[in-house]
Amino acid sequence: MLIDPKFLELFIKVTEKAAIGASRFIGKNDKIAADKGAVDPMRKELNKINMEGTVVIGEGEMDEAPMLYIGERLGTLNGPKFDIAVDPLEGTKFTANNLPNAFSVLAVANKGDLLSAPDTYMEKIVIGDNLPKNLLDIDNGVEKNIKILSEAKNKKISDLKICVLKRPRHDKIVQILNDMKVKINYITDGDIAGALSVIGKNPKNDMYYSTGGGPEGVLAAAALSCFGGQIQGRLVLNKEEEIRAKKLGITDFLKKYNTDDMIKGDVIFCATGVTNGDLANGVKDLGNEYKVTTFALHKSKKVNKVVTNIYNK
Ligand code: VTB
Repeated sequence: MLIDPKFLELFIKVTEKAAIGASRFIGKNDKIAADKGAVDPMRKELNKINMEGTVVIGEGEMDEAPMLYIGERLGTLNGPKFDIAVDPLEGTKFTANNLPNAFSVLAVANKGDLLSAPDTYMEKIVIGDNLPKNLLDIDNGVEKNIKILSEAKNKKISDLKICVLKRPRHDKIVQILNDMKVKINYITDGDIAGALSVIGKNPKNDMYYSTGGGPEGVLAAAALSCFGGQIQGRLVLNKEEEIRAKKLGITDFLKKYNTDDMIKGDVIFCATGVTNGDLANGVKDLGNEYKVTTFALHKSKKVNKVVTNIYNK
């Protein structure tokens, strides 16, 4: 079943309102307030939509967050059944510190079509489109994956650009990439944007190779699936997290999820910039109005657009 295209505009409005809410806290050094600034209007807007929505990826797992928690029902409950993944503010630190690449993001699919990932880490390897399906595998290790990618892209290893989230847990990956003379583009946070830096006409990177958030992995997969990009992710779970994962229906803790395992069918993806970023420009305060820009995708309709709208204050 395909998602009715009329929903795209409604979901764009959701991330637009969330981004405006968060933008009031840009540069105010308050991550929590910025996040809440996005969550409240996002929820309010989602509840106006004629749908029976369920949050499968949200601000927290059941009962841990006051709003947009996993399992929360959204919408008028009169309409199609959707699973919804939200990150009302991806880049709370970026917003608090007035740095680029903060945005409000969501993905919507028919019920049962989105992986409900716990809020734990996920190892991720991400590549762009026009490459053989399931080309890479986390278990190959860094060196082999780089060699395979270099051959598939017909590019010298030293010409490959790999995006890495700057964390001590990636020291080993970085060391191997350095030894192979691969160019590394670091990000300090925000691994949805990092993962999506491999798609588009002139991608910034050939690959994203890091361990970031599980929910962010599924949101990135939603956009990648619209472009024919590929992600493979594996949750990183300690004993307590295994129990949480089980509650979300995950039984194989070592499963490697490919794009189609995370996103099963049609999907809508919207990301509205809070601060300026690679996916969309940030909210502009024009005095009496806000100007907002959204990167919007609808897989089955092959919609891939950047939309700008104006809202009165
Ligand atoms: C990850 C990444 C996010 O925060 O969750 C990261 O997926 C947190 O990583 O995009 P650490 O625990 O190592 O700080 C983000 O970068 C931003 O929210």
